[in-house]
Amino acid sequence: MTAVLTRFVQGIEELSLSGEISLSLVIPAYNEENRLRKTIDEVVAFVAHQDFPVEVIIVNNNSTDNTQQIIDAAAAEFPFIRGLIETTQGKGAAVRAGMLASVNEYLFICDADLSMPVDEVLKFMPPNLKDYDIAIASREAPGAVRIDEPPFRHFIGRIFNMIVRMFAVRGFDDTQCGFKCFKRDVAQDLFPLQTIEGWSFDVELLHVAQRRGYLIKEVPITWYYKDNSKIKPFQDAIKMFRDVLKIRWNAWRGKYDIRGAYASE
Ligand SMILES: Nc1nc2c(ncn2[C@@H]2O[C@H](COP(=O)(O)OP(=O)(O)O)[C@@H](O)[C@H]2O)c(=O)[nH]1
Ligand SMILES: [Mg+2]
Repeated sequence: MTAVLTRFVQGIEELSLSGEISLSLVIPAYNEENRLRKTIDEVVAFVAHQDFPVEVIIVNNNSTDNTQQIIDAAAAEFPFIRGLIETTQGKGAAVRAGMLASVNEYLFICDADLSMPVDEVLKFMPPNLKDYDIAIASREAPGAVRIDEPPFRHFIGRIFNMIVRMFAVRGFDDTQCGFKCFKRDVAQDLFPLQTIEGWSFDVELLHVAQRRGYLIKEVPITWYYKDNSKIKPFQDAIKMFRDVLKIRWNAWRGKYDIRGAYASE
């Protein structure tokens, strides 16, 4: 298997430069020692079955458990896996670091718990899906399946979606699913403008994407609720609401109209 995997890595540079299909999976990981190893095994099996180059970037920030050791062991074993350390805390900060460090054509954000089976990544790529700028996984679109989600958690999600629709992003039933694919040039345009480092970073990116007229497609997925969520329902809900208002404030101040430059706080 190592020979096959090495071939993928060797192909990465030539193919990504020529605009052929290639994939970067960006996995934010915070205190994921209980879930990450299984995810890595499933991702490795997925990569072995693809005939295009894949790189996997796992971004840790300040985990206090054995997450870093698991990442280091995986990176030592598989040449297509890279570990990254982001010192600013938060899922948004970790994802931004990973996306800006990616080298491939299709840049895919992927939660460490693989609540969407990794094979479904192919739904976001040619030949299954093309001609888009951003493709977002949806647990609400027709055809989506949600498995084992507690009703309360679903309810909170629906309330947040209402707020998002009212203030920041029009027309999508699910902006918060942890699986999204960005075409490379779109990611390079949007991520430098991201100011939100916590959970609502995706609302901000989609808001800016809509302002810029990017084509966003929804992809219905099968989604399994996984225990051990890092979200603190009350504390994070308040913070997420504040972040949505911050997006409006930033927009009003013209922060999202900057092109080709890093936005500062
Ligand atoms: N690097 C990093 N990743 C984070 C942080 N907070 C959450 N994550 C990751 O974000 C993803 C989603 O987290 P999870 O707890 O499954 O959230 P939920 O699915 O929305 O309940 C997982 O891959 C987490 O490890 C953080 O502060 N830093
Ligand atoms: Mg999860």
